Amino acid sequence: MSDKDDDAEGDTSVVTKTKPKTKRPPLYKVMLLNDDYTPMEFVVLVLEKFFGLNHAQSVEIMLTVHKKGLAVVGVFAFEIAETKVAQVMESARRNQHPLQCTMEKE
Ligand code: TYC
Repeated sequence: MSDKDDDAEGDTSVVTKTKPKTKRPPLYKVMLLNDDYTPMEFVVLVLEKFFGLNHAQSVEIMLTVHKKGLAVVGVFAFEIAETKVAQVMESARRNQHPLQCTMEKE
């Protein structure tokens, strides 16, 4: 019998798999918080204006926040989420409403 590698005797092999590295960017939930003072109509307008929701969707989310204390308005990449939060907070500040909007990694 030959000592060449034409059979499996004593052979070892290492199989390495390289993961295709197509990492998706992390997503962030943008949430609206309830308070006792911000008018419901203002919250609905904010949802329509900055999140592109229709009137019915906006009323539904506003009522969820009103009843449960908070709701996720949408899920976005970091910079988009940051911009939405800043737009809501600036609009609330300009109109002197205590409305709070935050983001959190999903
Ligand atoms: N709770 C407010 C009210 O009764 C309405 C409201 C809803 C405020 C959603 C903030 O994110 C909010 N006028």
